[in-house]
Amino acid sequence: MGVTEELDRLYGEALGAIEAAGDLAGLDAVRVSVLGKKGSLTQVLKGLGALSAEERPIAGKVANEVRATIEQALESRKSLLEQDALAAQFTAQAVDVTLPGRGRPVGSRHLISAITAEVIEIFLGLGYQVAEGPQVELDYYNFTALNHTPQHPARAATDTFYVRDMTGKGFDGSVPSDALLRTHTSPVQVRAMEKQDPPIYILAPGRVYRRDIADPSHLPQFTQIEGLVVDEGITFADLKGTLDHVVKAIFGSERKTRFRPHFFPFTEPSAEVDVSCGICDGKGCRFCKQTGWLEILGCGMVDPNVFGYVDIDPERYTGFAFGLGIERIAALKYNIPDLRMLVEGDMRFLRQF
Ligand code: 2NL
Repeated sequence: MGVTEELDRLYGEALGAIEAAGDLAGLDAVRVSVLGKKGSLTQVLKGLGALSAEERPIAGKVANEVRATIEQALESRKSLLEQDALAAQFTAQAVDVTLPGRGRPVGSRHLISAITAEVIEIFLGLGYQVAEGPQVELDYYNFTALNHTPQHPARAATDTFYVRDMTGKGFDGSVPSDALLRTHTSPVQVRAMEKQDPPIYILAPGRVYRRDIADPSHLPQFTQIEGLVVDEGITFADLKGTLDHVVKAIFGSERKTRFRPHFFPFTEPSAEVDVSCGICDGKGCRFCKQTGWLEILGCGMVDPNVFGYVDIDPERYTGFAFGLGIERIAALKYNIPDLRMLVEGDMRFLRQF
């Protein structure tokens, strides 16, 4: 077979192989087998040198044309296969926009946060400001400045969580440290009175800690809201009017309040406040232990000794204060039988609110 026939055969074979290549890898294999170092066309080109001077230019011209055409065929097949590959990739990666979305359960505010916010809202409406302070407190702000005697039982290490020695004298457990987890939010208000002159109308919400064993009516950590008013001419009537309004705002305007004498170290006189039972409307039932009343908060007129610690003149100013436990309010409002349910995190329970 002459060189020209050989080129002709090779040309036909190459074009057929290019057309037959189904993907880019296959096409490249064809390119290598024809145009590569040991490719069929390369072999023929190498053989051209052995031809006679008359044959060589003719065969050379044909060979160049064959190579150019094959290269062109490779190129156009390549761009076609590239388009196919891209199209296949797009199809494979396509997002089905008609698929329904994955469910994302929406969270909600915890009941304790919701009631805290609700109570804050009521007091903002009365012109109070919210104050906050540290949960790790000094004995001075938690007890001393609140008129607790050195021997007061709440100071016992069995009732209060002491944190670590801050006396610099070393802490071997024999002497209580003066750092503790606050047992009420009153220290926030002591700090406010230290910093700010009356008139003072503040609300102190936050976490408090007491060494109680958790049971249906106790938690070792709970949420308290305290309030404090210090101004000229503040009387027990202001205290009663304010708290009656707040209790009705929380529980409903049909409810009644009752103030019973009580004792707190930091107020004098002091009282506990009951709300009429919402189950029996005050007639007496199991929920209110036949009394018709449910205890909801403690309050009183700020003891002049407390004013002494924060350098407020008790001859010029009087004030009232109160404290309530949010978990207890939640339990009474929603008939929750056990405070522990509020902190166990069972969604079947929490979702209801
Ligand atoms: C309760 C009773 C109460 C106060 C808190 C208070 C704060 C200052 C001065 C005087 Cl700075 N009093 N707070 C007063 C009476 C009662 O809480 O049963 N809490 C759960």
